[in-house]
Order: sequence, then structure tokens, then C-alpha cells
Amino acid sequence: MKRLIGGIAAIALSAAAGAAGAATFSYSTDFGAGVGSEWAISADSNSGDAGILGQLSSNGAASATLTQTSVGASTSANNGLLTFDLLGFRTLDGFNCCTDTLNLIINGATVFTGTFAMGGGGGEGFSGPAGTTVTGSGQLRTITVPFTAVLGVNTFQFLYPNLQGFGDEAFGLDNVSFSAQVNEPVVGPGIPEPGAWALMILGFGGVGTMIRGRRRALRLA
Ligand SMILES: [Ca+2]
Ligand SMILES: [Ca+2]
Repeated sequence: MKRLIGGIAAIALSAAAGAAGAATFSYSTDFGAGVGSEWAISADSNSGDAGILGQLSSNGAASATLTQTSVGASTSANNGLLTFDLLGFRTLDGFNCCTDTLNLIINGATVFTGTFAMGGGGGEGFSGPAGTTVTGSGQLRTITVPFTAVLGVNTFQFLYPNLQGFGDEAFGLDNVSFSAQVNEPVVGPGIPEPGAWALMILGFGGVGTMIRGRRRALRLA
């Protein structure tokens, strides 16, 4: 019992003192439970295929945008990494007469472009920051792109300005995940967080109970 109370008090004190450090924020979805409120979809959207985002297609610009607001309680963020599966439906083209290009726009800047033969033939290629990888074949690619994460809102726009319409070609997304390293703020030693107060009150209450129990034991002896 004594050891337990000591443990509670130690936790309360360390929480009150605060600490600076790095932590990793992460987000992932396999679209198993729908799109979720973080996603905004433009152009055609057909959710007939369960567990994916899409199919998406239009004559000019189809896009899906993920807006994440959770990287917020920190002093800075960096080392972002985005991974997603790109799905092709019917006849998306690589480099040929009717090339289709995927543009990935993160926080307003185009960081990745690629063209892939996903049923329509043609050649393939992509460009992205150092560390970008593309694997897979046929109508599935897994793409990983490093990016500069920011505090607050991070926005990822998957833009596929394909020229043919929905009946001819479309794309989809699956298994989207991203992570960012966040640097936690320093908490002042004189102002414990509400959670720390609760722990301290619990700890002090426990000490009082222990003292009362000891007095009772002495009287009985
Ligand atoms: Ca899925
Ligand atoms: Ca095309």
C-alpha cells in the first residue's frame, strides 16, 4: 500500500514539473468505416466499392482532400511521412496519347507528381522529394512521400486531372496514413495541468488515509 501511494505521489510530481520532448503523431485509415469527416471529396464519387475512397473521376479534376487538425498541442512539427495506396480503375494511362497524372498537394504545395499505366498502357514515372518511394504494379501502387509537417492543420490533396470520364477511367485511395514528429511544449513547474492536480489530490488523500490507518493501528496495539 505504501509503495502504491509513493508511486502516485511520484507521478503527480513529475506531471507537475512538466517535460519537453519529442513524440510522434500518427493517423491512418483503411476506409473500413466510411470516409470520415476529415475528408472532402470533389467531382464524381462512387462508394460502391466498400473499404476504399473512390472511385473518383471527372473530365478535368477529381480530388480527395484530407484535412487533419490534430497536430496542434505542440511547439513545432517536422519529419512528416505520408503513405497511401493508389488504385486504378479501368484504363488509367501512363505516358501515351492520353496520359493521366496524379498530383499530390500538401499544405498548398505540389510535392509529388506521377503517371502510371493502370490499365490504359503507356510508360511510368514520378517525381517527389528525396526518400519518395513507389512500389506495386497493375492497378495498385503504394506511394510514400516525406513532407514538412506543420502545426495545426495539415492538408493533403490527391488530385487526378484525368481527361476521360467515369465510365472510362477512375482512381481511388486506400490505406492512407501519415505521421509527424511533434516537439512537446515545456510546461511551467508552478502551474500543474488539471490532470496533474487530480493525481496530486489522489496522492495526498492516499497519504491521509495511510496516516489515519496507522494511528488506528497504534490505538488497537
Ligand atoms: Ca480498405
Ligand atoms: Ca487517360
